[in-house]
Amino acid sequence: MGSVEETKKAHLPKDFLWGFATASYQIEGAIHEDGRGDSIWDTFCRIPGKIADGSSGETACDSYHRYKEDIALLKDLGAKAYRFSISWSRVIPLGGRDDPINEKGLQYYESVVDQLLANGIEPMITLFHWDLPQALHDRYGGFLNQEEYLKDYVNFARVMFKALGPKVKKWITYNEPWCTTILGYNIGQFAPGHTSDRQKNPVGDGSTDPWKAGHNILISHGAAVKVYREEFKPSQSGVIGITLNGDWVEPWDADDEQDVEACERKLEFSIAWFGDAIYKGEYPASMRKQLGDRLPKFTEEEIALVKGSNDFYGMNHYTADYVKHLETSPEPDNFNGNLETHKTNKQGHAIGPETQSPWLCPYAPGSRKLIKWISDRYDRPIMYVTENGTSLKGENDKSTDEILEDDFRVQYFQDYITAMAEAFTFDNVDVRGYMAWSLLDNFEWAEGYETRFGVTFVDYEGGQKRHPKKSARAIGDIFKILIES
Ligand code: GBH
Repeated sequence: MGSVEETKKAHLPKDFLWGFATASYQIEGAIHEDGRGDSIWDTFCRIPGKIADGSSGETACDSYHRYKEDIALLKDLGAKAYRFSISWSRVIPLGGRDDPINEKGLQYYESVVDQLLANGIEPMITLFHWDLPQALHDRYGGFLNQEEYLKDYVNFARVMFKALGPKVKKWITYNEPWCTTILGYNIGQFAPGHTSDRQKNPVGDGSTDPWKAGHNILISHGAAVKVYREEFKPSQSGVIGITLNGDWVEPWDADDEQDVEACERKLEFSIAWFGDAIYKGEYPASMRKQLGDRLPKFTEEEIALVKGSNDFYGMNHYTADYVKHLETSPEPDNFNGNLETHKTNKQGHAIGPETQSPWLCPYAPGSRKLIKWISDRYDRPIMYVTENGTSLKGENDKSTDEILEDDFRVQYFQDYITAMAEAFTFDNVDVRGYMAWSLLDNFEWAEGYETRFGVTFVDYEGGQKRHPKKSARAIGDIFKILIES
């Protein structure tokens, strides 16, 4: 946190856009309905042992049928915006540029957009939040096949710009490519579950595949942005960017210069991998040094597509780590800059309290520092915080009444939103919006339904009823105070 004085003076601009975020596979359900095709998450969930509670997105929050209820809730909470994502395989069931478009799938998203606008809520659409059509994975290996994938992604993007662009003014090409690539092609914890670890999967090379997939995703992002800018932006006048995840870092031993350096390396391997490509047209030197030729090189043509391809920077942020350098030389599969992350430092001090998510320990000052780090590195881009939120330790084991009193989450939002306002007020950053993760408890990927991130309790067994928690209303109150009147 800033000083008491700073906290008191922190504010946000009048037109600041705030709201809530979700993602298609995590909330929609209806996976077999109205012609939707499988995504890699449908098939991944069917493999025993991949999802903590053996669940899947089959029903999720049933938002495919309950979107009107969800939007009424958004309105009730005072949200100005709603960030949601498109299930590619609902719109193009087989995914490819020569495959049929599913009108019913497209209609669903048109209805969502119309319903939002009718309620005065601005839609912010993520084209891709991890649910690649399974058919594209089977056909040519998905992200790993640059030529095919690029054309299919651009086709999908064009279909969406054409259908919804007259009404939608904020587009996000990808949510967190780090997760798709590292978790999907190195650790194997996310679909498609590729990894070098033969105990987990017979296929995958974690030392090369994530870097190839990341490169191809970046190029397809750039190509989709080019299409938007050339074919749609002139008449639709919206903005488009990518959303990157990133945790803040502090040295494990503040007196150890090598831990301090390792912190910078960690930020470069997780954030600047994509950020430098987009804002500077190159990969960070630290990555080139460690990965050598395993990190693809940009051709001139590719740089032309990728460099300068963000109208805004979408920032997903949740937590922080202590970073300890390693003395040994990097393993081929190392993806983080040859270091360890810890939740306690050398003195045994914890970076933040525990939550239900082992990776998440709230440390709000890190959020102000990270916003500034990104802003400084990329010359003050327009920024939107596109996700921020927390789980609660043991929340799922509590009674409904107890769950609704989520004071820990209220505090989290209070601290993080204030930290963002401090960055706006004192650090010369251009942050223009904030979407809390998440509107609803939902399918938390490999953690299934045991971990809840919603400001709204979803009673999965009790007819999917939505019960706003204390935090749902607290967010509006926090913004009311911070936004200049
Ligand atoms: C977001 O990612 C996602 O966009 C969203 O869909 C999700 O529901 C939300 O977080 C809550 O998890 O297990 O140690 O390998 C946040 C960034 C980065 C957080 C990867 C989890 C896994 C760390 N994520 N991280 S580990």
